[in-house]
Amino acid sequence: MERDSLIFDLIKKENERQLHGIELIASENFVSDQVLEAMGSCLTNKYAEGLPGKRYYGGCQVVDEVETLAIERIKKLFNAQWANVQPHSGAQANAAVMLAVLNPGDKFMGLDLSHGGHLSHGSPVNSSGILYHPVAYTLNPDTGRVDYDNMEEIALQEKPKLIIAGASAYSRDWDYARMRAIADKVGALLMADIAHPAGLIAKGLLNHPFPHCHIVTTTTHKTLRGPRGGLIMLGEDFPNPWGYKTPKGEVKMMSNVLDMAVFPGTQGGPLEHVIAAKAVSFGEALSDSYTAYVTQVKKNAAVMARCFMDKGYKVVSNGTDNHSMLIDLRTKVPEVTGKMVENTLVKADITLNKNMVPFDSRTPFTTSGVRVGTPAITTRGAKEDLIETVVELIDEVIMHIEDDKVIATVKEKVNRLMKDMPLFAW
Ligand code: DSN
Repeated sequence: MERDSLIFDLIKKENERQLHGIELIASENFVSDQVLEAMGSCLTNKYAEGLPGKRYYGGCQVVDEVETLAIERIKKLFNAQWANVQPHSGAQANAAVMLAVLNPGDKFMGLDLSHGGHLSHGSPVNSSGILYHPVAYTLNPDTGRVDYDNMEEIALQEKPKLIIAGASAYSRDWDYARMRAIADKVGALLMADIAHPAGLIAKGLLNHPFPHCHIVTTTTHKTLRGPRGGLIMLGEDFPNPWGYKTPKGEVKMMSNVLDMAVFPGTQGGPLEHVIAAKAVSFGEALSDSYTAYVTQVKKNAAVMARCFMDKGYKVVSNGTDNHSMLIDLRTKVPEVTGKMVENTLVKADITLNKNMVPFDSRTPFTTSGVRVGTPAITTRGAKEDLIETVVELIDEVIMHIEDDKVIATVKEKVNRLMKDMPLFAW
């Protein structure tokens, strides 16, 4: 068959973009060669609906071993009792948990989307907000941190069946013990969506959701540095053969209920090539070099937050505990929007995303803030000194947002800086 040069030329173009630019999108990263290789393997050809040892198709003996390895490695990484590695994304993992533990119309609680929450935690345009009844907790306007008193008050009033810890744009650690106490008071299950900080949690750089959370979901492609995907884990609250009373009133094992919610509940055949790549990345995450990597991610983020604040920018909550931060542009440059910053920085080969900031006066399409993170740039090998330069370059562009000459000069500097930095650290 003739090579599809149209597509492969575009892939080459994207490769060049990734090589030459500074990547600061907090949810992105660069996978290793072996993760990429596993994803591009013949495992993509295999149908394997079901679970290892219990499939609906023949010929699954090899993918069974692959999937079992992925499960064993992720359990070790997070000290989990059980895991399902089939969710195609974090949103799919969250949808499966909700299908498993809620009835349509049931109340659950998550962080308000405009305060850093995630679409799949109750947005009205996501199935979580369409099928169930979300109630939101918020950040304290003075501290920019989760207001646990407010959370408790709302939980006591609303009696949600599920409470979700976790966010898409929140730079502080979570008090899972306090949240479990709140959940216990109202008889709710507690789930942590650790999609963003998973890698830092795995290596003890942030509070661990286990043993406090009943259920944990995550993506695999952010700080974890694996292929795009999701997964679900259980801690020690539901060890087999402990029963769980499902929303329909049947007593079943929680692990079975969650497995069924993934397939056939919300997905069809698992992506075994992606599961193989997940297994590879979990193996990498168990290594000492990954510990050094996430330690540097956290150090770089702390330096980045300090540099932005030194330049007069407002960093929400005045710093970060993890790999990311939200810059509220209104303090230093009230006339500049997140959209303008995102679009202009792209011209200088610096990528980040516009983001609502808590109590934002602008819309999600314009925003008064941007979100930045250090996972990807750290994979390229960035240390603290480069982070200081990156903030200088961003500030240069923001302060000359309509000056094409300045933007072109910054772009040259960016390309020069990235020229000698490898794309993969392995
Ligand atoms: N992709 C996630 C993030 O950027 O945080 C949102 O789905």
